[in-house]
Amino acid sequence: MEVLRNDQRSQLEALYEQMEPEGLYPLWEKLSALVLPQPDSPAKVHKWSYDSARDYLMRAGDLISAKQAERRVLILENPGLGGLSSITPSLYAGLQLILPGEIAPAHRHAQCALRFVLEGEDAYTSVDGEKAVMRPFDLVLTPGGQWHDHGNPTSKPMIWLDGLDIPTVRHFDASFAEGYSEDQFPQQVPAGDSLNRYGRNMRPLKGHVADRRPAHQPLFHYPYAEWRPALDAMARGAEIDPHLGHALEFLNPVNGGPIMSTISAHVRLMPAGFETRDRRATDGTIFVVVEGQGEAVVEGETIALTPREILVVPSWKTVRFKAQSQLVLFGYSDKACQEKLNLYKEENL
Ligand code: GTQ
Repeated sequence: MEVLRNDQRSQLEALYEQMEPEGLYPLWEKLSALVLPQPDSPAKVHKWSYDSARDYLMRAGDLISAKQAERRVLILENPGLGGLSSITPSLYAGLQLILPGEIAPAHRHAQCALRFVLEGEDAYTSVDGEKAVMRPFDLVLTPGGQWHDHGNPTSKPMIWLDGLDIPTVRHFDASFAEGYSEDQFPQQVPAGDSLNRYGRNMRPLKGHVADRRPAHQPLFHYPYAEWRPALDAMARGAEIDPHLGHALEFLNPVNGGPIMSTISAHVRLMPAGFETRDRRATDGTIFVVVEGQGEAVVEGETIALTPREILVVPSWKTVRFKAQSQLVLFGYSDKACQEKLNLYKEENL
């Protein structure tokens, strides 16, 4: 807006005051703050220590059961997004604990969820009556609308990172949720059924369209035992990407697209001593350190990285990674959603 004359300013202020009670405001006072020349995220770069969060989560485990809580989760709230239960403006993250013998009861909701296992093995997530038996660093999905319960029949605690599109669904005012009549949705097929049928670059010759799983989303388990060797093989053979390291995206086998309608996920490997170049992208990303020691340098600020730590890098913040030892990262973001809306941009610097 151009500079105003003094008399103009006072008359305009009087006008604003009169129209405000009717919910009317002058765009010209706000235009530059509404239509930004580039992203200026209110979210902050932030890292959560696993050990500290784990201590609080275990203390919560002494005080409330998974059944009482429905989901016993500590929300990872971005310090720039106070009160919003969001890790970026569009995404949510939490750390969920299931103690031995517990069940987090069946429910379904419009929100899409992913789980990335951090501790424990052989607890399960059941999706529409099919169990995925979870092991460290497995990725498990519960796409929107599917009944899911979690259970831990083992003798050790199970902890994973939940990644959901809660703020996105809130933004669209499109949330639906309901509980199931029983704690567990009845088992329909043996554990691992979908992985066997869709997870090996194959699909049933007959019946994949009318499958019990939604035809557009048949696969919901991406085991560490499969993605980790794939990254290693890539690191042996492929030329390294200077901005990403060796990076593989998790795909929906039906269409080669992202894992869910609103959320994309990937893994990266950087060999010891490797340092990426600077890069920025509009998809604020939540990273989990899977393996190795390193550093993230975000807008000039250095952040040490060690296994199981969780780092959020908001939209359009310039980041590079340094691997002190071989560094493996998991990341998820709203890239899937932004691409549908033709908003996604990245820049290699
Ligand atoms: O496991 O279904 O962290 O519904 C937040 C909401 C986990 C879940 C969360 C949820 C869940």
